[in-house]
This record gives sequence, C-alpha cells and structure tokens, in this order.
Amino acid sequence: MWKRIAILAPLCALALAAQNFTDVKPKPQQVAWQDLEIGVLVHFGPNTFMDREWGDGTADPNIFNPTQFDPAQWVAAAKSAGANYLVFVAKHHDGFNLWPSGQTGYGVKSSPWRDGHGDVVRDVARAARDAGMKFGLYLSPWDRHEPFYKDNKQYDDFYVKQLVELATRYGELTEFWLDGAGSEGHVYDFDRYVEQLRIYQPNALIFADAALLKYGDIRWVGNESGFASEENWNVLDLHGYLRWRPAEADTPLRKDHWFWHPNDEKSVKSVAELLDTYEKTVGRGAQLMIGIAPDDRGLLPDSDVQRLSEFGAAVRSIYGAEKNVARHAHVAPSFAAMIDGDPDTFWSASSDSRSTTIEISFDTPINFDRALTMEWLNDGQQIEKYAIEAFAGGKWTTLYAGTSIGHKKIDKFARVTASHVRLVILSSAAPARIREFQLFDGAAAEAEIKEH
Ligand code: FUL
Repeated sequence: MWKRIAILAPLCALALAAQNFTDVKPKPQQVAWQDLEIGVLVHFGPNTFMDREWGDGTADPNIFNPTQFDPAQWVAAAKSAGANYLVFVAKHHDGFNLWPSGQTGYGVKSSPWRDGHGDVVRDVARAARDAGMKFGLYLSPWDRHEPFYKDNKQYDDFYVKQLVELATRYGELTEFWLDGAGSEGHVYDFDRYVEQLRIYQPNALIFADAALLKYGDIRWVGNESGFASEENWNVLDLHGYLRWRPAEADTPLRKDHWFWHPNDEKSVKSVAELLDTYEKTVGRGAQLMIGIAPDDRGLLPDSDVQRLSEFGAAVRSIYGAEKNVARHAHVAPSFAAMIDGDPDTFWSASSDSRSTTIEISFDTPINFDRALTMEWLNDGQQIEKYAIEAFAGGKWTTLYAGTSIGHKKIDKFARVTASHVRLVILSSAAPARIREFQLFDGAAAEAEIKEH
C-alpha cells in the first residue's frame, strides 16, 4: 500500500501542473496556422448542378460537367480577399468523389467531364500552391451514397482507404476537416482515421467539433454566422483535459449557402457584413474561413469575385500597414518591438512581471478609433485583463477594457484625439508578450463602406 502511494504522488503532481490553462502551449504548426488568419472553404460537386445543399447520394454522375472549370480563377479571387489557405471539399455528404478514387466509381471518374479522366482535387491543389496558398481537404465521414455505410467496420475500411489516397497524392495538407454533420447514430473509428492521417501528414491540423477534442487541432467556433466570442481562449477544457485548440469560424460568402445556387446573387454578403465578420473573427483571435462556391460552369460568379476583392480592399483601407497611426510613435526603447509594424518581433515583460503599462506618445496629437493588439502565443496565452487608455482633455480616459487578447484583438471605441496612449496589462498569468500594438483611424473608410 505504501509503495503505491509513493509512486502515485509524483504522478498526481505532474497531472495537476498540466491542468493550468496558461501552461498549455501550441504546436509550432498551430502557431503558423493562426498567422494565416483568413482561408476559404470551397464546395463544388453534383449539388452545384442540382440547386442543392445536401445531396442524398443518388445524383447521376452525368450531371457533373463544368465547361469552364478554372480553379486558378477561384484562387485569385480568394487571394484578393486576403485568404492564405484553401480547403477543398473532396467528398461532401452525397458521397461523390472529386478525385479518381480507387474505392468507388461514384465520382468524377464516371462523369463526362474530361471523359472521366479529370481530377478536381489535383487541379485545385496545384492552383492553390501556384498562388502560394496553403492547401487542405474536407472528406465527409457521412456518406449517403456508399452502400458500405450501413456496416461500421466496412465503412471505416473504405473511409481510411479514401483518406490515404488523399493524404498521399496531393502534397502537404495544412488542414484536414473532420465534419461531424449528419451521421446520426453512426459510429466512426476516429482513432484509426486520425492515426492514418498522421502517418502520411504529420503536420496536418485536424479541424473538428470541440466534442472531438481528442482528435482535433482546431476547434469549430460553434456557429456558421461568422463570429467568435469576444473573450476567446485558445485552450479548451473537455472532461478535465486541456488542449490548445484555436477556433476557426467558417461562414459562407452567400448567406446560408455553401454550394452555388442559380439566381441567388442577392444573398452575397455586403462588404460591411464581411468587414464586421472579419472584426468579430480575426479581430477576436479566431480564424476566418469564408465559404466560396464555383457555379455550374466551374467558375466563381462575377458577383462573388467582385465582393471578395472589395472585402480585401476594405480590410486594407482600414487595417493596412500604412494606416497604422501608431507606427511613428515614441516609446521607451525596451518596448520598440511592439510598435515596429513587424509581427515577427515582440516585446516580453520581465520574468516576474504580471502587470505592466506601456505608454506611447506622439509629437502632435493623433486621431484614432480602434486598436489592434497581437499576443505572442508560442509560450501560451497569458494576458487575462487589459485596458487601452488615452490622455485627452488633460486626463487619462479608458477607451476600452477587455480580457483575452490572443492572436489578434481589434477593439473599437469612440474616435479620440490624443498625444499619449497606454496599453495597460492589468493581469497576466505569466509575463505578457506583445507582437504588435497598432492604432487606426477607420471611421471615414468605414462610413464609405457602409454607404455602398
Ligand atoms: C456542414 C455541412 O453540413 C455543410 O453542408 C457544409 O459542408 C459546412 C461547411 O459544414 O457541417
């Protein structure tokens, strides 16, 4: 009995130490992924030709025949929006394979497109890489076509073989989507799926619902409306297990539609809506993933191309590097890295510090109405409480007070004119580390965006 206790005690101490939220650190791949900030999720397949969102698996492969298929056009539009990665839906719930799978004939292989010799996944992967974008795939577990689906074990074998095809043929996958939709009652062998994926793609990050905490590297933000909660922590606790799980907020460019539908241009979100989404996702430390949908020609419609580019321009018109009015501020030399406009450098508080005030000042007063703060996350998310203050009208005023900062935090407040500004770290669990502190005067640009 004694022996047992002696062995267990140090183990318990270790376990407890790992239960502290701020001790949990991201993998380097997660840090790199969070820097991508904006991605696109592309839906294209039989549904595109049938005015549908969820196919039932009975679509005739003959309907899949895009005449102007051009993934380079999709990628260019995504880039104009500021997207840095693209996730392609290789198989949606209808079970139709957008690559020539050896496991089933149901897919591009049986379509008239390129006489059944085409490979959509290959061409999209190439287009993304040619444009310098990271690439990822979505392979729906729920499969409404495959007869094996009725038998859990047989379907697991089938799914794993498909996954291995995708993981070995198309180069590095930055992200792999395990979408949990549909599937009522079906039990998947996720352990096996994930093990296989990690064999061939050790750096791929798995997107999954928070309930699949064990398997995911990225968590679903919990809605498809395009917002993260204002207080957003990267570390998640499920059943007492703490893990770094940054949030990804997927939301379609056209309201409620992931696939293209005819005569639906009116549902393309406005620039103002997209900007608001950006501020409530990227501006709250989450990733923004915009759903885009090529039409039945295989092209992204003009309306969508234009809107993506307008959105990118809108973000730059407010948050572009040259719009940062704090870039010419004066600051004590030790803080210089946080206002240098370079997110690769950061300022770190001393090892015993848990609160600090950083003051920046200007030769002549500046106007601003929002701040952008980035935390250096490699050693964990530490800042718990902060405030932004300005010296205006002879006194210090709090412009904004918040909790988490994380990858990036955008805080908006009433426009102010001031010659001194402070970022006050009121509380951090370990030394605060700031990559950037920037200020913007976005009111005029925003008003113009809202008018259109
Ligand atoms: C959901 C799916 O059911 C939708 O069709 C779409 O693919 C979306 C991104 O994920 O779970």
